[in-house]
Amino acid sequence: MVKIGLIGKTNTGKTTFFNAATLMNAEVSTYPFTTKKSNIGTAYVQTLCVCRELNVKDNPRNSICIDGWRFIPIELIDLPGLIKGAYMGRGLGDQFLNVAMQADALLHIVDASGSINAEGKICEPGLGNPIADYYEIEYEVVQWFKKVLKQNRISIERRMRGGNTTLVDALYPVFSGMKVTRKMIMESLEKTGIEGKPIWNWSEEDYEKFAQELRKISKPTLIVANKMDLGPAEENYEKMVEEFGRSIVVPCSAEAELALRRAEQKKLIKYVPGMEMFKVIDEAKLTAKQKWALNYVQRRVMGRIFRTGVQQALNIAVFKLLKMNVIYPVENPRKLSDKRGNVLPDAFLMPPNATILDLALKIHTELAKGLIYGLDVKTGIRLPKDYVLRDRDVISLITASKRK
Ligand SMILES: Nc1nc2c(ncn2[C@@H]2O[C@H](COP(=O)(O)OP(=O)(O)O)[C@@H](O)[C@H]2O)c(=O)[nH]1
Ligand SMILES: [Mg+2]
Repeated sequence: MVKIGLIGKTNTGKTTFFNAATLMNAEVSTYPFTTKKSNIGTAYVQTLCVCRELNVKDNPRNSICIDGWRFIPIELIDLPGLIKGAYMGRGLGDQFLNVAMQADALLHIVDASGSINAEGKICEPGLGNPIADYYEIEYEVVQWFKKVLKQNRISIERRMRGGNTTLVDALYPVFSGMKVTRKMIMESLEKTGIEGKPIWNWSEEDYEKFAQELRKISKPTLIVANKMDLGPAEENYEKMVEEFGRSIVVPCSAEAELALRRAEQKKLIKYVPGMEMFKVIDEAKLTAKQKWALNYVQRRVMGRIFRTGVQQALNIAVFKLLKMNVIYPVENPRKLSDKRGNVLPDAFLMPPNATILDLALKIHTELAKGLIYGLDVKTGIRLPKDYVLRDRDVISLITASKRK
């Protein structure tokens, strides 16, 4: 499953984001929420389902379809706040960073309202400095990469001195547990211009540059400008956009999303996560406090940034940063169903360049063994095993046993 990690300073809203994102339909998460350890839960990314295009009523099994939107599960990891010196183990920081490294992409949650101070304590909105907060945490993450590299220097050197091992192959085992591929290492070496340099000749600057590049390439990261509902947030958000670029900063109010999902669960409102509106079902059933809260969300969030940003951030991380495609495998191409007749039962997130064979492997190794070709259900065209899957493909895998 695709894994997304939440990093950021204490009190920026990571756990609120996590709680909102993992709260969907009846599936209330039962993980203990403590600040001392990381929480892992199921969140969803949202994409336009192919059910409308194909004009069928679907019965999703691995995912959920609401109003023509397909919600596909991913794993979300909530990490306790990182503090200065985290990479050296301060505040259990090294353990948390270790967990963060299991993620395919990261969401860096920042308090855009500036209501936490340099120590991560709640303060009057506007006094904090979200950009400085961002750089502080970024520094810890990069230093973590550097530390891992340095700690393994001797073994890297040994592998290289052996003779036939390239720098990439010598480095690979060090990072393989951190979802780092050979290609990522190669790219980082090339970008920094140290691809031909044996590790024993690396300068301090080489270590730093390589750590920075590998961090960037291996953990694509979106910046979530949280607490946009509070006063000074808008100004800070513009500053963040100027500093980091509009495409990687997502305005957000995690608290608003949590309020909306809770209200939806209590059937007080109709709300599909990610949408730009919600509808009160029966005004008379709302308490004064609920009325006030929904009003606040409408005014300070939907009216300003159009949506709460929680669903948006997850979608951008998975579809834009990781460039995942959504593939719908079906057993029966005519009925678009599995064996039991469930229509469009599964929606899989597949990485770019994944092929028909990769899809078969994801379902079952036996299926991959007997695979002959894939059928593009929308067009009826036969696709070879090495066909590169595209977003929204509906595929029926044709195997030796099935053809008999
Ligand atoms: N106004 C506002 N407060 C928020 C938002 N998100 C989180 N908070 C508050 O910020 C504080 C810290 O949130 P929490 O999720 O525990 O932060 P964490 O330490 O990063 O996990 C809590 O009081 C939250 O209610 C938001 O979008 N808007
Ligand atoms: Mg927390």
